[in-house]
Amino acid sequence: MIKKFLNLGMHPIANSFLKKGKKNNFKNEFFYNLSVGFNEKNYLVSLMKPVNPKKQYTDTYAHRASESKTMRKAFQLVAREFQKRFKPNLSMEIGSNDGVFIRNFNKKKIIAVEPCKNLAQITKNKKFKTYSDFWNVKLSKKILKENGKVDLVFSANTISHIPNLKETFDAISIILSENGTMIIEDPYLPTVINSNSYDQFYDEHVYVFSALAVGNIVRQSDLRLYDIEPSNTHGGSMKYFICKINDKRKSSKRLFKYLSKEKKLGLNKIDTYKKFANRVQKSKKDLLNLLKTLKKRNKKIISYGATYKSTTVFNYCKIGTKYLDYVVDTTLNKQGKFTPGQHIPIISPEEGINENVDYAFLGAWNFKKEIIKKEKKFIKNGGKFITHVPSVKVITKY
Ligand code: DWN
Repeated sequence: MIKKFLNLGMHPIANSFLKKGKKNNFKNEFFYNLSVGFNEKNYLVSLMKPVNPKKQYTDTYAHRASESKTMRKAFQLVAREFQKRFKPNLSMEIGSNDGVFIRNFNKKKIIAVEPCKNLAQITKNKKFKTYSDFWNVKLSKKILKENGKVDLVFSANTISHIPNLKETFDAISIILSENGTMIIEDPYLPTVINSNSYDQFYDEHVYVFSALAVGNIVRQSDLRLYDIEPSNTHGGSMKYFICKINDKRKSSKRLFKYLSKEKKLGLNKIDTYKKFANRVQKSKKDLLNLLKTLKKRNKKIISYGATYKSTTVFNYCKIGTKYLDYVVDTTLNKQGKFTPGQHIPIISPEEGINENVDYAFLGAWNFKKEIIKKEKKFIKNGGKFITHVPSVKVITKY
């Protein structure tokens, strides 16, 4: 039984960056109700009604994981650590995006799975074995037949995007070697709750995982969660280490520590989520009040980072060009387009960051350090950043 605790209203597909002028594309935009619920049986937090993946993972998928130096470095370190620790004969990444993780492997020893054709083509062009399809039992059996069992499976910011978790992990069970390891990395639910980052909920994030929930889910596919490791990426994620249920590895003390912390946080109780929903409503009110005050003072405000997360903020708070002149983003295939739902123009930082800008909302707040380091001149000229996590404020200390 899934109990709804948060209704963020009607939202567009978070990556449907639009071109103006294309026939009625603004008018024909697809919207769905973004509501979030809690499953009292397996403790999963999920969207009440997931969107059809074929609407999301198209051949023009916008996100490029390599856009951020922070992510390139993070994936390089993780790739090196896993190869040293697990010494896999054959590895596989599910959701390889533009190859930011697999680029650190010997091409003969890694398989990429990426459903978005435009991204799969990037790794195919670099001669990586790439299966451009959605992860499921059928694809798992095909890869098994063509390559044999896999010792290491890695998947970052992908498994939490797949509605059918039972099939997802059944497919892992098929291809993972007897002593193999699967590591998934996704935004961590306690971080979302504690930092009020409700913008982690959007169409692609069908789930926001906790260790309690992951442990319950993988067990249904004869797999076992045996360790976890916190990660700073994307505003606070968690790595989950999973093996076959009969694997001799002991569950780590760290796992038991986090499971008890999650219970202390009340992640197994609906009341925790109802209190979170109240804080989300306050965050919306505070952000709108701040923007209205600054606009009354004729301040020029933009947003920094055309993130999927900020699609949620702008469409929940109804923040459009009445408040924000434009959004700056380094991703070439986002520039010249408009943000989903609120249709705010997106331009390059080179064009958009200048002395006329008074405030920049941190749409990419998860890269705050990297952005502040990059925008020293903007700050020196008196420019200020606004953030909404963990609470709405103008950042004054740099
Ligand atoms: O889970 C997901 C995460 C990993 O990536 C996907 N479902 C979709 C996507 O979500 P997002 O758009 O919220 O992710 P990011 O990585 O927070 O997006 C950062 C955006 O900011 C990119 O478009 C690049 C841009 N950026 C920039 O313009 N200047 C980023 C940095 C660091 C910068 O300096």
